[in-house]
Order: sequence, then C-alpha cells, then structure tokens
Amino acid sequence: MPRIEPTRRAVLGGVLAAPFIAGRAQAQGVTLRSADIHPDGYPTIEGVKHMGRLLQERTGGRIRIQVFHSRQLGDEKDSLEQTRFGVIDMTRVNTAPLNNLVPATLVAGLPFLFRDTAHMQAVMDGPIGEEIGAGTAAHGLVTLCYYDSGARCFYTRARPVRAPEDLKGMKVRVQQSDMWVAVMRAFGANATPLPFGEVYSAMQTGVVDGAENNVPTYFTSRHFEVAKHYAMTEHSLSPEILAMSKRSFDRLPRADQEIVRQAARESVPVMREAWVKLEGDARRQVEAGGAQVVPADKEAFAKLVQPVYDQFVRDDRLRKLVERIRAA
Ligand code: GTR
Repeated sequence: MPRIEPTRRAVLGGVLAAPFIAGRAQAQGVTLRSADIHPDGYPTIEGVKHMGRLLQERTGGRIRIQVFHSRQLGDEKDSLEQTRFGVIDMTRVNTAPLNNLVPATLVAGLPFLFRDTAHMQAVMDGPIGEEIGAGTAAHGLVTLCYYDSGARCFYTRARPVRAPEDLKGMKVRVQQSDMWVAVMRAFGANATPLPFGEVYSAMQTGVVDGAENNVPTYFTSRHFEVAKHYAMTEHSLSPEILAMSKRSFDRLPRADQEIVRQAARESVPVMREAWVKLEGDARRQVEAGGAQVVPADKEAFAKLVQPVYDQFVRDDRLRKLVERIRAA
C-alpha cells in the first residue's frame, strides 16, 4: 500500500463546508463523515465501509458513510476533537488518545493485561467494553464498537529490543497518553509522545530511536524503511474504538440510532477477517523490505509494569475493571 499524503486543507475545507444539518437527515438523507489515519484498504477502513454499506441498505440510502482515510482530517487528537464537537460525525482511533479524557479507556491498553486476542475480544465485545465505552458520552462521543489492533511491539533503528536492557538510553515515540509515557518509563526508555503522522520523519532524522506498534501499521506506515529491527515484545493489545459524535448521533431518530449501532457491531467480524489476512501479508512484506522480526523476552518486560498499574489503576472503579478483566 503506498503512503498517501493527501491535501488535508482542501479536503477539510470540503468537510466544513457541508456539515450534517438537522432536518436534512430525514428529508434528503445524510452522509456521515468518518475519519481514520490509516490508508485506504486498512482493516479499520474496510470495517467502516462495510458499516456504510449496511446503513445504506437498511435505510434505503438515507444514511451513508464517507470515509476520510490517511489523516485527511488530521491526526487522531484533532479528529477526536472535531468529532466531539460535531464538526465530523465519526472517527476511528486507538483507545490511547482517549486515555487522558476518559480514564477507563486506559485499562484496555494496560501492558500485559489481556492474555491474548481472544481474551481481548471477549472482554471488549461484552459488558466490560460497554462500560468503558459508556464513559465517552460525557465527552461528546458515542462508542459504537471496538476493532482489533494486534499486539504492539518495539521497532528501532540501531538494534533490536529483545530485552528491557536494550532500551536503556533510547528515545521511543509513544502515543499521546500519560499512561503510555509511564509504560515507557517502566520499561527503562525515554518516552517521546508524538502524533502518528510525525513518527516516520522523527525516526528518519533520529529525533527518536524507535517506536512501537503492530505489524500491519509498521508495514502500511512504511516505518519499516527507517527502523528495521522489530522485536516481538507484544506488550499491549490496546484495541481500536469507533466513535460517533454525540451531536450527530442525537440528531438521528431513535430507530436510525439503533440501525447505526447494529451496523457498527456487524462491521466488527469483517474488520477482524481483514486484520488476520493483513497481519500475515504485512509480516512477509516488511521482511521482504529488509526488516528483521526477532523474538523478545516478554517475561522480562512483563515484570516491570507494576508501577504503571500503581500509578494509573488507583480508584476502586478501575481496580475492579482490571480484576474483572483478569477473571474473564
Ligand atoms: C495504530 C493505531 C492507530 C494509532 C497508531 C499510533 O496501531 O491503529 O489508531 O493509535 O497505532 O501509534 O499512533
């Protein structure tokens, strides 16, 4: 997949010029504008497009979705803000950029909390995921569903991070979340929070020594070109979240709201199928592109995370969430 650098200003101008206007929804139908940082074809985009097809079918074309991929509407923090205030209608982001706003979301990204993908899916698709998602409503967002995001692992310029010692003195890009800064500190690295769109050049110019992400993102962002050592630390299964602007949601008649929620739920298996396929492809492609994927001492990393739990899982509510996830 090529790296796409769209003309953001032009697209954004178009979006702002045609907001979702109440009343127009029933009369002429409505196009929900949905943002994503990933390129076209990425599984999250495929999921939202599928949701759009379902909506179109089930409303006789009254409700449609237009996906703005490849950061056309900005990095995740920008698109989240715009979605909260109803400038755009939907956004697909990781749970990380929501952590500072909605503390319950940080639980989903805690290092080494989920045992595996099946555990993560069971938790996020069930009542715990619903409870975490409910917390976004007070901040102008309706959580529609969660998507997979694989396992986050370190990738670096100079040498692979097989064990925590390898991180000593390294500057590692993290997502813009205080919890993620603490994770990196616990592992012994220096955290540099940056928007996703700045990571490629930050690694290329040596502003940071590396970053961490799942293999599909490592591939589609082409980060493997500038940081060739990928180590399977699998330290977090932090899922993705598909959220709708509460303002846009509240403008829909109740029956349409239910159709939207249902279509989002049904997009999840489509996204997951595309994910499994891309994970395999991406691994082959990065290796063909000269990157090396090496095993890592996961146990050694897992031993270091307690300070993150101590610092962020402080109140009773979060503690109980963590307990329930462990018991699930
Ligand atoms: C990806 C995730 C994005 C974003 C990105 C990042 O795995 O899909 O939503 O969070 O990581 O690291 O910024």
